[in-house]
Amino acid sequence: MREPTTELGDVIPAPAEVWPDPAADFTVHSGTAVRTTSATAAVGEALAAAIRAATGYRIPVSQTAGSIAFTVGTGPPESYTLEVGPTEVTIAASDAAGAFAAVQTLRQLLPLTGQGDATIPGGRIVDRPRFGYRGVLLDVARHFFTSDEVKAYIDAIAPFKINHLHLHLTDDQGWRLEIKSWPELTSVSGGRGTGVGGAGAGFYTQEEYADLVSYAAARFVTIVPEIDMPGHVNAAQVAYPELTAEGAARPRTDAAVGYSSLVVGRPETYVFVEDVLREVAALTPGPYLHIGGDEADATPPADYRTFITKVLPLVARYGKRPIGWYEIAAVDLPESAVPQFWRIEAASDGVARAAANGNKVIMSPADRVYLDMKYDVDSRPGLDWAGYVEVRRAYDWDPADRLPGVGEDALLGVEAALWSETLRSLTDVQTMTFPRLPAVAEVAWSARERRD
Ligand code: TNX
Repeated sequence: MREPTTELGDVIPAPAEVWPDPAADFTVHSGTAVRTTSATAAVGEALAAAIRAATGYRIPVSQTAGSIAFTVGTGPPESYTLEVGPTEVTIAASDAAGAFAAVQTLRQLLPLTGQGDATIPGGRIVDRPRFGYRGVLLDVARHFFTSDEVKAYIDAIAPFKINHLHLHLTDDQGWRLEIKSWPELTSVSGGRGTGVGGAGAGFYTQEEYADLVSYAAARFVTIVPEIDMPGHVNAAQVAYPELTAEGAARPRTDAAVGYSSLVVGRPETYVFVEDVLREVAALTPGPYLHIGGDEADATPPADYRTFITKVLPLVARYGKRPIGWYEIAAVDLPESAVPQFWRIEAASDGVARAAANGNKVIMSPADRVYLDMKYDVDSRPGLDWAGYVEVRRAYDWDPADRLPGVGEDALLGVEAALWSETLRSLTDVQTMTFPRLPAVAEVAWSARERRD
């Protein structure tokens, strides 16, 4: 028999309550089985797969018998109680998402791989998230990542209870999602020579995107698609010059920001915007659609407000809840709209006003959770405009203290961001993501008093 390789509390993000009982260790043996429920059938299979990898045993799954057993039906969303005793492990979850969260906890208490009996440390964990929205942004516009690479990323983030993947699908350097009513977006701006330095070609067909969405959903990750506008649109304008004021745009693969803008006063602009939003909404079962709105330096402020005011209701028309970078708080937001704060400044009048009006906010301060920032002076790759972001900086802050007027109740959650101007490969992505993303995951999931 192997000793437990972990203690009950050795879980990231830290669970709400941990009550170890060293007399109650559970040993997985060759006859161990998983008993699941109809609501948690797939989650039960996922747990069995993890236990198989840890032991080499068969670990059958059924809804009738098994010493590792799921129940569902009580508690706040995504919550669970995990009880490890000498003869039984029980997972009492609120819902399938809570059962999935419990499995992520259990996976961390088991060896990743191995042969023979494995021991799960005894005791009880009672766990629930602090925030319902725990996200990470992956920029697939500046450098494209294939759907297999994005799936690998989903596999890497889900164990830390990250439940939203925000895909930054469009920017000046490339357009990465097929739009059937505007096919040249990807045939012209999704292919060779796009991306920063021309080194990040590619796009998702609608079928590939739908497949990604369901792959993510099976891991309790909601895809949040972003179509960035009215700025960051050079790639769209290269494909469709009629979207420019001048009638022409040239492809650009440098990393500059703030130079492109849709033409706010022209009705055709909104035909384009509505077509895109309609198709993206139809492909996206999740509740959110991100409209960007950042760094629109080439859009006069009055035009910017006109544009955002027109576009927010279009998102609602197609059944989605709009998220936008904090700049959208320059207009009176409908209550469903979610501003996402990304700056390094200590205050934001716009976001505070939105919070006072009842809007929920996503916290993504660049000096804490921008995973594209270098760790330190020696880091490669990475940027440094928001300073270096060591693991401690990513961890040692609190989202409810970040902006005056934007407290706990105003927060939808926390999102880290991995922009890809300097990234070239999945290895780069992993280098920047780990170990900082688990730190941010704990900021987003764990109760404040559970962090140290
Ligand atoms: C700012 S954060 C941007 C992005 C860049 C990023 C680089 C935000 C909403 N806009 O366009 O990729 O900085 O760190």
